[in-house]
Amino acid sequence: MKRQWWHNKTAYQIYPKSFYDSNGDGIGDLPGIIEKLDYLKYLGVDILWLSPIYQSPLADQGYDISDYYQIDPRFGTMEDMDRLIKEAKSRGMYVLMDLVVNHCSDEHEWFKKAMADPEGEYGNFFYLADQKDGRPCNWRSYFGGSVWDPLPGTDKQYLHMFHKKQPDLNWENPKVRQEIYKNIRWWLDKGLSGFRIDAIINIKKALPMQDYPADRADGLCAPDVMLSHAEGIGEFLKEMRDETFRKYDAFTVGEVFNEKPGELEKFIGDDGYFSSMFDFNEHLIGQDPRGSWAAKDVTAEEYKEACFMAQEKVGDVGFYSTLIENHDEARGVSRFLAAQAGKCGRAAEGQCGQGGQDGQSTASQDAAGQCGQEGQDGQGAVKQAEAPAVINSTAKKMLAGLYFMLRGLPFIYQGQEIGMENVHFTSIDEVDDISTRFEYQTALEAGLSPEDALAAVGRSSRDNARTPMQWEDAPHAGFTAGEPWLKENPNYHEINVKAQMGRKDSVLEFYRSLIALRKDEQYQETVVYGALEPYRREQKNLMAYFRKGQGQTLLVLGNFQEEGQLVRLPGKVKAVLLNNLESWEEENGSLWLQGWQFAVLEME
Ligand code: TEU
Ligand code: CA
Repeated sequence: MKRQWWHNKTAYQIYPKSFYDSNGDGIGDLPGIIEKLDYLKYLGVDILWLSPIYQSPLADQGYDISDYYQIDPRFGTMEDMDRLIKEAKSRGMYVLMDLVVNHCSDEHEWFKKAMADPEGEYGNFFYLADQKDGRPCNWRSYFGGSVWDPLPGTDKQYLHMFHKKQPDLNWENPKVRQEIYKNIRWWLDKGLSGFRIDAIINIKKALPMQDYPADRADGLCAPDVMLSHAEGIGEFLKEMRDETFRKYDAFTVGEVFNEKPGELEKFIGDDGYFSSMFDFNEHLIGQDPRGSWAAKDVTAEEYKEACFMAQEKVGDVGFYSTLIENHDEARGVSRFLAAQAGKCGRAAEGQCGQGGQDGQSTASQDAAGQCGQEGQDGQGAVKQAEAPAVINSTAKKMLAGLYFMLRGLPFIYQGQEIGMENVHFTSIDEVDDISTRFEYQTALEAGLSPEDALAAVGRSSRDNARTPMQWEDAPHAGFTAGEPWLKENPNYHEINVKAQMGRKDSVLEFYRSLIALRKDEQYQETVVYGALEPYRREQKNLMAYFRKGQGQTLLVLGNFQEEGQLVRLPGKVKAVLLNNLESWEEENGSLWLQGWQFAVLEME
């Protein structure tokens, strides 16, 4: 694998709408991000990915772009954007934008022109068909219903893989592709360092379009079925790379869920379409064809196996981008730790977890008075306890360390670094996200009661990650001086940046030490490039692995349960580089790990 400038970096995802509001209108903005750059520098991150800030009706929070050359006024101005790039650069940081080019907004001028004249040039920018012939295929859109909707004011219909306000661009049309490349170069010329590439697998449809077997009562089939039949995406991706990114040595990370077996090298090998792609393998655990409302809890063993299998798959072919959460997913700590935290059976007494290490987690446990998950219901879905499980900070640090020390480029999603958790929705009206609203309907149609449906979608809702960033114990978590566009998580009194900064045992400071270790000259080579080898893989609820560099071996250990357990050491410990607890119980070549204990050791 060729070495690249970005390999030893740490990346951070900003969801601008919820990051920091500088002018009190309740919506986070670019000047707000600039104000917080020193905080991000303090944390130690290098690459900043901004979710979309282009002009947009925000039907899907900016993933529906109506002008690729403008900043939405709610987020700021082009001058603000230029200033952000400059200010980031002066701090040694790199800015990535979100490249959303599978679809645009139905308010984009291309789509308006297509509506005005479907037979004209812009009709061919989209997938159109005559209404009189019925739907060309039975594909279901990701956000519910058929991918086909009438093209207003015409006798045509158009295709949208996502929401009906997100018409798919016709990549088969070379003019569309050239328009997209022109825009990418325009941004790179501004000094952008690259892009996160949205939903990119969808640009290639299986043509000619046809029906696939229906998988739900609606008679439609999941979009991934169609994708598995689509051939030839590589030609588009290679062309895009050569006409844009490659000329600038730009960094790109693809949002790729469904590459085909054996395709990893084509995507992220030395001559790949992208620099990197996200390792979503952990996020695919427990999925259910009936919908995300029915997804199962993730166990420690499943999490560990998904990580190891992904690492084996990628090997030295390329560099995954690793994550535990993003703006489309539940909070990682709630998702990956809840099942383990709840399985003690003491959840009802509110004593789940270790807690003791840090006043904060104990306080919030007492405040919520409960934690853990309930059992399966008749439908096979796991019901949520009244409120989401409260996770203690020792466990949060363990999860942080376990994914951070994998081989790859770690991404932190805003708020993850302070251990932000899922929110508790008491009514579907509190949910803004279009995808969650569809899942809620699907759950009701599957026969769940409104309460169960709310609890089920609450566990996976994208809004869990979209609540305002928790800066301090001040009104609205210090996010805005006005009314936030989405309600903040009430746990901001305990979980916030200000309370954790400089406090030795905080989740925030633990993330800082993980980042610092990645930058430490003495260990960087091994942390970044060292081969990964699982250790005692069969030992239950222990996730352990070596990172082996030249003449240096690190051992990463995480006790993925609240009970303690003994682990046999493979040799003599030279140094303890990280430990999320004060305790250290080593005896006769074995180590007693407390519940949720995590450590990075240098071995002799
Ligand atoms: O996500 C693509 C995608 O596959 C997700 O929509 C996923 O299926 C869904 O979030 C599960 O709930 C990207 C963006 O990250 C997402 O925010 C956008 O809504 C979507 O594309 C459309 O642009
Ligand atoms: Ca604002």
